[in-house]
Amino acid sequence: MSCHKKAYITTPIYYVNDIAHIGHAYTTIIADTVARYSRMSGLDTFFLTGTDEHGQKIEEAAKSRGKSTQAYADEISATFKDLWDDFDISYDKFIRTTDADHMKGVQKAFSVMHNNGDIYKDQYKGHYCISCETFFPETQLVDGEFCPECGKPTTIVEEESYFFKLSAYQDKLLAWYNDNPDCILPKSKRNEVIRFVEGGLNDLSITRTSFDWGVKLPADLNDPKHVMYVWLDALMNYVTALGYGTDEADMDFWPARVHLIGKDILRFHAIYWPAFLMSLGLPLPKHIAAHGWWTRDGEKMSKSKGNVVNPKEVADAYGLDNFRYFMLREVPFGGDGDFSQKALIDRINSDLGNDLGNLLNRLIGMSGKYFEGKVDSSNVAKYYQTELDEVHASLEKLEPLLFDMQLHRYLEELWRPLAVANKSIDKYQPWTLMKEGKEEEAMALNGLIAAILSKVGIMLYPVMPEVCTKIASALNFKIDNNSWNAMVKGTALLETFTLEKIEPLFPRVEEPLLEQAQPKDNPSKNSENTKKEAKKSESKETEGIALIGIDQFFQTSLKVGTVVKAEEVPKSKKLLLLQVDVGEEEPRQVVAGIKEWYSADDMLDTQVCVVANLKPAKLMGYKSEGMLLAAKDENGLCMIRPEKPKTAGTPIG
Ligand code: ME8
Repeated sequence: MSCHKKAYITTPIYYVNDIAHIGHAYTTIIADTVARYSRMSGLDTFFLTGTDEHGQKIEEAAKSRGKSTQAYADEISATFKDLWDDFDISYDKFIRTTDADHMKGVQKAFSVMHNNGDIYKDQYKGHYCISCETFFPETQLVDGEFCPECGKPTTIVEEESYFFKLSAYQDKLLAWYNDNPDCILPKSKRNEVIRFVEGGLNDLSITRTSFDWGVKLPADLNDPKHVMYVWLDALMNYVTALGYGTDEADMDFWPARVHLIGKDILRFHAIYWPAFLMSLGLPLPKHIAAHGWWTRDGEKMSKSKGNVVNPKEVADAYGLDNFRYFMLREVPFGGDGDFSQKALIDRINSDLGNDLGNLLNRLIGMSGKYFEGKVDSSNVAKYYQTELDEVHASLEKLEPLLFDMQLHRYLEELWRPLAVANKSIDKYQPWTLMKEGKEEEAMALNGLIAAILSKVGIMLYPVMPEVCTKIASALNFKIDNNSWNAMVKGTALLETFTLEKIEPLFPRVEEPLLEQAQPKDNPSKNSENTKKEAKKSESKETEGIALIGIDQFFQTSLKVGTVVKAEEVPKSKKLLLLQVDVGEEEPRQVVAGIKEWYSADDMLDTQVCVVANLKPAKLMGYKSEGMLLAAKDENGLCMIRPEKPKTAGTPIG
């Protein structure tokens, strides 16, 4: 047994009735992020995922495809495993509920619960939803027939069944929720569960006789017509994966640090599972963390609508790490999220390209131009202690956010050091420092930027492993427990090194890379809608507004710029000569015809909106490498500016 602290992290095991979609990828990617962080921080980590293969739903799915249930389960289970392998998900075990060891463990659990008096046999009559694999009391049905969760018709089940005495655990469960305020995350979900349990718990039917595809009861019960209820079978995977009931070698990983799940299966995890564990005499998990639901372009995803997001297609088109970042950054954990290519492109171009990628490019450019690539951190503290303190204060806040599953806030906080770096370049202007002969200060500024990139790289690694490995190799260090200890827990900076040029990490995405979902259902209605849309755009054009597609809009690169130098163009009444920082190695020179309304002083240190991909032009002998947005009416001209300060180079769109 290792003396390291343990962390056991799980995903739900996914049903093999369909292939993986973005929702499955989301849960798995969160779990992978937490597992990678755990390992990096020195915890002895075990990360479990797998597939849920028993039950009536799977039996029927196989039948409808004319396949044997086992062959069908093998096939779909392999598609999940292949996808996670393709996504480099760092699981330690991939469990299948058709594994012999798992089935043995489930039978052992059934015996333990039976022997301690928690299981009894009776007659069951009730309504069952095959799609949700759940029994519902008549009072909960919609119109006396339909499932309250998915809306599909339920079937009446009338058969002999074994029951688990769930009702006996009501008080113990309530005591557990009360004594462990963060057993269910986010905390708001805990209240929902408490209200449900306070409403009273019925005993749970845990065997079925009307079909075959499941784990049989322990042989000594001599009751071969029963198979176990799929949720009892499935939930047990969390301990059978560690060897419960067979070789118990890994059971010292129990209890789980966190079970990651979607909100749809919270009740099973927060009520049934702890009750089963109490009955088995096993400790309860530390956290059950339920995330929200993904939609696409504002609509529920479904096969019939043809709008299901395929995670592999998205990752192939936009990059796996970018997709991981987007999912974790875009939605507060527990809230619902909407997938749209526009939102993904915005995150890539802005947060990743501009704030992070460009920072590394600027560092490569500056160190190459002034110091032949050398970066020396010796004097960082001498000149930039305030900035370092700010960075370390942000880093300290991160770990609790991650273990609280507040991943969007984790990433938000992790972007603060990047803002410090970007602001420092604007503020101290290395090109000016060099002109003034302050080489030591300029080198220290490069050291500061490199330090920030290395520290952010370490903490971003669990979310974007591939990108951060590249950042670390450019900065000549390795991301592991040692560097985490030294540079994140501690305040160490990088050793002196020579920075090599690397390919840009986040090439700008100019237009959507995937085809838009084409709604499949109700074709007549759709073609009508399309006609209506066409009519609408025709009428707008006749009003004199030429409509352009989003692709055309994206062809214009608009950026926030900071005016770092402003002077008059000699002998010109109209022109100012500006140096505008748009997040590149060096400021751009822009000649702007605004002198009638703005003096050079008015413009200095202000922010502007720059058209950044215009062909350079010459005005009064000065090269102009951009155009500023302004609005002019009969009262004169005013600049268009961001409402709040934004990092130089932030794309507008
Ligand atoms: O429920 N948005 O398996 P399952 C976000 N076998 N997450 C989604 C999602 C969406 N639109 N759709 C699915 C089962 N998920 C059981 C679990 S565990 C002992 C047994 C994710 O294949 C989410 O995590 O229906 C949800 O909980 C899980 O997929 C359900 O997967």
